[in-house]
Amino acid sequence: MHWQTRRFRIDLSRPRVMGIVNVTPDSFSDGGSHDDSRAAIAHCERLVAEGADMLDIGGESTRPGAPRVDVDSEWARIDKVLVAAVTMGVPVSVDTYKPEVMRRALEAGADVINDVQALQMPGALAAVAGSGAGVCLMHMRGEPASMMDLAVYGDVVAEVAAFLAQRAQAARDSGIPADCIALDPGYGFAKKGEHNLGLLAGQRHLAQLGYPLLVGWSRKRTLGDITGRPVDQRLPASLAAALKAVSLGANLLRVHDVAATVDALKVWAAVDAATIPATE
Ligand code: HH2
Repeated sequence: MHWQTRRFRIDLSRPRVMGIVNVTPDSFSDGGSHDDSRAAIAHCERLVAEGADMLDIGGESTRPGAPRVDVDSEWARIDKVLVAAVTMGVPVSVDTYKPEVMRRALEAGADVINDVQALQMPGALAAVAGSGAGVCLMHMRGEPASMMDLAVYGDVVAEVAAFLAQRAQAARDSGIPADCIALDPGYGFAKKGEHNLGLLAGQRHLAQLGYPLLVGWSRKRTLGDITGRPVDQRLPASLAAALKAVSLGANLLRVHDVAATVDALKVWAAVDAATIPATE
């Protein structure tokens, strides 16, 4: 399997790591750490040096209850960072749900649009169609401010799968090629702990939709609820969730801790490549 993006055809015969670059003052785990362009560019360089297969740059937090940011403010946060990141030799994704930000990002050379609203905003499909960009279509309900009120499901796996299949079809109908599309269950978005875990347990069903599966478990609240750890102590929990997700069909891991995730995947790959010793 592969994921076609603007400049790069990403080979998914092994799991890939997408390094998170939040250029925001308020992201849930790293808000304010790199909210000026220079610090964010240095962070991009560090993630690439640590082995990130791609970068995901975001200028608006989507944590539960996060305030909205207008187009110009969001663009002002990410503009210089994006322009620098596209020279670093890896595909660069921009995390936005706003068509105007998508348009500017594609003009500036973004390879992928990562949309937590799955291109549902009026004009979003048109902003991407014809660009050759990859898209990540994520499941959520409502908006970050209100999404937790909508965390009510009968069969969470079936409902998320139906939504993702419908959004993939809408993207294809608008002219986005099938091999440019990746899907994401949206762990933590309009979902309580039980939904996140049920969705992970049933994730194979999502992988069977036939598109690359991108997942984001890194440092998320459900991991804190299980372990009792605050957000800065969730690396072991994040790695466990990431590896479980890979074992259940995930192709790309969206993570804050690139070096640790790359190490974990190296061990995974080494065991995968090993042969079972013959017994006498
Ligand atoms: N999670 C977050 C943001 N964007 N995009 C995709 N495709 N999948 C995810 O799971 C996902 C995402 C939330 O994490 P983070 O960027 O660290 O926080 P914030 O939204 O507060 O900036």
